[in-house]
Amino acid sequence: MNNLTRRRTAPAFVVSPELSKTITRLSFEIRRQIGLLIDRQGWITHVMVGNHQAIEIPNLEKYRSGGGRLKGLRCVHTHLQHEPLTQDDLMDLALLRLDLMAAITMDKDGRPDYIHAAHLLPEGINGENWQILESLLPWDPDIDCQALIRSLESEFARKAPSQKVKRKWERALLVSVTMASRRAATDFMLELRELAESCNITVVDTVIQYKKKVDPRFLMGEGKLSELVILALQRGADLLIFDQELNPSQVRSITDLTDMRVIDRTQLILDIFAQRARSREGKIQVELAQLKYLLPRLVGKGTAMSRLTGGIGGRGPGETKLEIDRRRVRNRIGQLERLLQEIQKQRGQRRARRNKKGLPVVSIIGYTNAGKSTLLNTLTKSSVLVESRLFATLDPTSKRKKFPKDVEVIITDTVGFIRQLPEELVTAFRATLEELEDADLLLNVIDISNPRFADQIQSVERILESLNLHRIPTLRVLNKQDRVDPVTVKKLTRNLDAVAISANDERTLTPLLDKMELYIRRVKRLKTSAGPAKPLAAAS
Ligand SMILES: Nc1nc2c(ncn2[C@@H]2O[C@H](COP(=O)(O)OP(=O)(O)OP(=O)(O)O)[C@@H](O)[C@H]2O)c(=O)[nH]1
Ligand SMILES: [Mg+2]
Repeated sequence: MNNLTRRRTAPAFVVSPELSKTITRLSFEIRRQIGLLIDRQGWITHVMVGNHQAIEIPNLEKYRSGGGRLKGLRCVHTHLQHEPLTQDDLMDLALLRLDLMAAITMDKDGRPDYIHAAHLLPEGINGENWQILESLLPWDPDIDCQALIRSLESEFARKAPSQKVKRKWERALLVSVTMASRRAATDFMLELRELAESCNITVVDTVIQYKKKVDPRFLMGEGKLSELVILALQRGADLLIFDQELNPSQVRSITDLTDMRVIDRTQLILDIFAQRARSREGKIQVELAQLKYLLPRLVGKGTAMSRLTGGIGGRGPGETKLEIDRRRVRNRIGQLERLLQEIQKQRGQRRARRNKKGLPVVSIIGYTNAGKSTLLNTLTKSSVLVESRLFATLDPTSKRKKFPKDVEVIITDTVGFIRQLPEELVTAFRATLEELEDADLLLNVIDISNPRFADQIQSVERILESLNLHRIPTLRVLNKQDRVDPVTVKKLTRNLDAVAISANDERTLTPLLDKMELYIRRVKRLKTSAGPAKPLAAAS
């Protein structure tokens, strides 16, 4: 066997005639399949011995290819029966992104008779992602194997052209395996795309699979997963982002099978937060959330793990690399929790001072990207960061605003909400969110130009309830009315008992200001009268 690895196949051959003769003979004698992995120079890198009808290819992580590239290895193996390439062979071709997959069949005396080979296609033809070549004769292969691989490789590179344009952006395939309705699933996918783009990831394609029952191991069947890998290869992606939360063992199995980096929506959101955190408190909260997410996933040192912490999904606040040793992670979590407690104490003192001054507090809340910071800016003539991306704001900002007749309030802008806010984030940001308890009035900003606004209202209200904030009087503020036709705006205003505005246009704010003032006057009256403030009736 050792002798085999020292042999070289002329690069033009799939496998040299002598080699094919040797391995079929050996294979015939021991009644087991024998396989070779051959690199582009024609050197044998691996020799595998299988059983009667299958062969296992070893871990090829070392040979990982970049986005959109083939592995640089071809697999040649024997078939004892007289059958050409099997479905399993084609699946290995796809999952491992091999240069070529070939099976040598033999005659009744153990002499090679045909070589059956297939390669992947840069673009599917009639739904097939691979091409099976015509059978070759072992002693007279009429293809130039190296030239074929070279042209395939350049074809794959050509089909993924934007890779060069946005080199810094990672390229991802979005995947959802869902029991939701078509409409809901498409909406969720749109949001996942926005999240990915907010994280500077280029989305090359999206795949939704509707299933009645989700496979506990891979979420989907292995066949479907291999199709994903081919699609990723064709589009030059090396990252799979799942809309569903993946448990640690699912991440591991999918990573191992696809040889791609795999992350889920939670990790993506954590990553965005890590990129955006500016204040010391924000950074601590994000790191804490990330480490809590990471801890149960830190078992062994498999490939899934090293990928979990490399690049997207592994960004620490301020681009520091996340620590991946379990014991150190636990220590760090303890340390961060103590730091947060310290900060919270100071925060409590600040709140007490503010309460003493007795200024009413109006907090702007709402789904991410609804226009909360824009509203704060217009209301208080300030200039906090406004961006058309999800989670532009992480750190709360407070500004004072004077209404006519000397009514003064504090207005705060906070981190946006999102559907299925990851548990780790809610816990880590609890202190920031708890500050909302001090609010005398909540402005719930709703982007009515977003087709998903009804679901967003529901998500926000659910989160308010879980934070026990639903008792605070709330004004629904329908924002971006300039993007919606006036009749619809009017109808929504009535149905939702809301005020419509364009946060970026001061002239549209008058009805909102009037309502706010009304509330604030009531609060002031309550605050100045003796005894603790009674809750106001919630705005219905
Ligand atoms: N057309 C229109 N665009 C608006 C309006 N208000 C805000 N925007 C835009 O909506 C985008 C998001 O605004 P932000 O104020 O950053 O939203 P946010 O709610 O603070 O978002 P996060 O902090 O990311 O949760 C920006 O591109 C704004 O310019 C509006 O009334 N009309
Ligand atoms: Mg904001």
